Amino acid sequence: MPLNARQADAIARALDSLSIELPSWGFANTGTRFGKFLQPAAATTTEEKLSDAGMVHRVTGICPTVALHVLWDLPNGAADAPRVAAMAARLGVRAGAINPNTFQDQIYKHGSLGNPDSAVRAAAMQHLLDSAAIATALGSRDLSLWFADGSNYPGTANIRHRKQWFSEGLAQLHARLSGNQRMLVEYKPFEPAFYHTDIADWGMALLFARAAGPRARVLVDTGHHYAAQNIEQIVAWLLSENMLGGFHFNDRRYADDDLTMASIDPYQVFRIFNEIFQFEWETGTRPDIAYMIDQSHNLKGKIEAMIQTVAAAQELFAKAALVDRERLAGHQQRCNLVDAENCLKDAFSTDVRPAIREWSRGRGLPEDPLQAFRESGYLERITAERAEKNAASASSYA
Ligand SMILES: [Mn+2]
Repeated sequence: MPLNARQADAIARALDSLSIELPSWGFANTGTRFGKFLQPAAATTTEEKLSDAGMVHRVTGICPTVALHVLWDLPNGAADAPRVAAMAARLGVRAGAINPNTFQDQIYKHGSLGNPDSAVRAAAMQHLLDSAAIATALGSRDLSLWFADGSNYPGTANIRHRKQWFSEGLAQLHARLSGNQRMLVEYKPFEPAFYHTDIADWGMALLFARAAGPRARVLVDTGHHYAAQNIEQIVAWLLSENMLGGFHFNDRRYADDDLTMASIDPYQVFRIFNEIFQFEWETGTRPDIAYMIDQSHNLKGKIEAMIQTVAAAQELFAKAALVDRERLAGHQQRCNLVDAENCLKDAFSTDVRPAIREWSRGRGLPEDPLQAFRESGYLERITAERAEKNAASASSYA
């Protein structure tokens, strides 16, 4: 059934409002705990990552920013900022969220802000402050904070002391934010620590963000939950507390699998977007949410996987925009359970792809971004340019 004018309009307005940030690390070779499978076209430098992101933005039109990892993309700190900013501009994108790295250096073996050694906590703090300076230099608004801190065995860490150190560190970082900068506190229940993590869930992230200051928010990585957790309820709660800062989108079947967004459970993503549109409809305010991708395409072609992800996000966002809010509110009020649920299912089952193609056409974008990419010759060019370097890089941890 073709969409009516109201539906087509709702979809166009929704799509106009959607931007998705790509992760620079999503274009590089990645692997599992057991090894890396190298791809000949994988990006090996920051410039190549920005170039690949620029390609995704060219064919989708909604990915103008790239999240950067400080250690991997700006190894010399703020000194690298002008070079990276110029490179990004040349390649058609801008720097997005800045991701500090307090997990790779050997000193962080037992934690960063939660480390019992005050010298290590100070080093982590310095890196976070440097990251804030990088964000300022690049004109990036958000600092995305994920900490690998935790412990592997009962009794080995003082959980309350570590909580206190985190609280102090995050407040200190907040004090150094400038202009409209925000800090987004990400949580994760396990991995790499397997007994406790210092910011294990949204409640802990919320308390830390509240304690840090008014420009701290919670970052929801969809893969960072226990199986079967109701993520849309967490989203609804964070919205009602005005504490939802952004998402790291990916999908999972078992743990933090970093699979392509909506590849396993598209209805989950729809339900998350539904809560956001519901909030907007009820309050008349659009929540300020950074939509970011955090995925690891170990086997799929990286640029194709990213384009596929953007298409999935647009589809589910458009479907969620179609939910008949008046009708849903009426059914909820009268406890018409089947009818209320069907409001969601009707929208979810609607084929919005023709409307998305129409929207793309109207904005001078390719109707089929994946095909446009495949026809561009870009993949052939970068494969030829990068194959040798990729073949020479290490794929074994032994
Ligand atoms: Mn993440």
